[in-house]
Amino acid sequence: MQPVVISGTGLWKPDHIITNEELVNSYNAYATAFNEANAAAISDGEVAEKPLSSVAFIEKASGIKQRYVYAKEGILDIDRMRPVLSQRSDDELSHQAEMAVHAAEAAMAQANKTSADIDMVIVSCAYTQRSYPAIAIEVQEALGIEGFGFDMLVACSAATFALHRAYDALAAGSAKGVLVINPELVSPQMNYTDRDGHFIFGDVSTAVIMERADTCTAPHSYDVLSTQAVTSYSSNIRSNFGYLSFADDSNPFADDKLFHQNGRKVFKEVCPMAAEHLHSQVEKAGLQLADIKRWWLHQANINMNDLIARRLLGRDPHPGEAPIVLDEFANTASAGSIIAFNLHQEDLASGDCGVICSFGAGYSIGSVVVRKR
Ligand code: CO8
Repeated sequence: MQPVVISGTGLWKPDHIITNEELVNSYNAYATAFNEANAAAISDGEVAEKPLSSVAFIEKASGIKQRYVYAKEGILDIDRMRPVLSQRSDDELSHQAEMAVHAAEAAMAQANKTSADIDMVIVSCAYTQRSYPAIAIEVQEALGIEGFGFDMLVACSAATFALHRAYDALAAGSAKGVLVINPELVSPQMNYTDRDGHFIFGDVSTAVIMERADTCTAPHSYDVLSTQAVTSYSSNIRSNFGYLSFADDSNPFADDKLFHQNGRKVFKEVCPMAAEHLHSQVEKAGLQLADIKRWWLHQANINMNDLIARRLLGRDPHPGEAPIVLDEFANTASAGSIIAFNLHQEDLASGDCGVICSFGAGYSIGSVVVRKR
């Protein structure tokens, strides 16, 4: 088995920000207009009244203060409540490939790599904007990479599951340099008319370069000590969006086709699963929990991360030990733990160990244990 390293990461943020205040003002204006328009049906019990949202609730329940969005136009318009995106021709770079290329270029620069050093491209995220050709192959073409690419969909665990695949290919010798990209364009799948979920997600793109240790020339790199992926079926986080709507005559834009969840249940069920997974994963890597200097956890909810960290450590995490990026980015599906890794690792010393871990829809949990070289 070849020793494998992470030699670079890239982070691309869209230009547009939506603050909690802006989002709540828009949702509350929408809900008030809806309730006024449906006053008679609401008083007859035929239509449910739309409850109002609050900035204080969002910050306390999630830790989110703002989110980046790929396109802001339309989201806050109470007559639209979804982004406005241009439809690009088949000859133009697609929206998601464009996001992917930005993060990929940053990761390649950090890893000291050119296109000639990469032979496998994985685009892995919660949604791809089309079924085929794969976004990864479009990115491969845009970057001039020879080899092969494919897309993977594993919701919030898409990044760690792709790193798991990359590790296996490199360790087995079937790839020499792997580019894993997570262009999370999730705002078009949000139900901005749903008070319980309208604040959760933001758009972003992240990328990671994994390669064999003997080709690495990056100033900051990490030995990959172990990777692990686990799934357990649950419908508590779900989107029924898909191509069958054309044939089963269901409304492709109905509420059940957008992101929806039973957030309380997810919280209760996933926290113990994630803590148990992390514990066993660290031991499998031949380490003790106390050896882990940094936990780059999935970013869905600050209370969730604090609970998992407390379960693992038996105490509150020290500042910076389990970095939180939710306040700036919100939940960015699979990109969250990679953003945390990208922004919070340069201070680590050689020999320091850390864990990248995701958890979410599926349910799915993925982790990568690393040691700074
Ligand atoms: N404003 C004011 N009040 C609110 C709001 C709001 N916006 N939302 C809910 N409330 C109310 C509720 O109605 C409830 O009222 P009552 O007590 O009267 O019934 C009260 O506040 C408390 O509500 P909750 O119990 O739901 O509040 P929680 O403390 O549980 O917080 C959270 C809600 C933040 C959703 C929390 O449960 C949570 O984060 N859970 C974990 C969720 C999670 O990790 N999900 C993973 C999703 S990500 C993923 O897997 C990727 C999917 C693919 C990407 C999709 C992109 C579109």
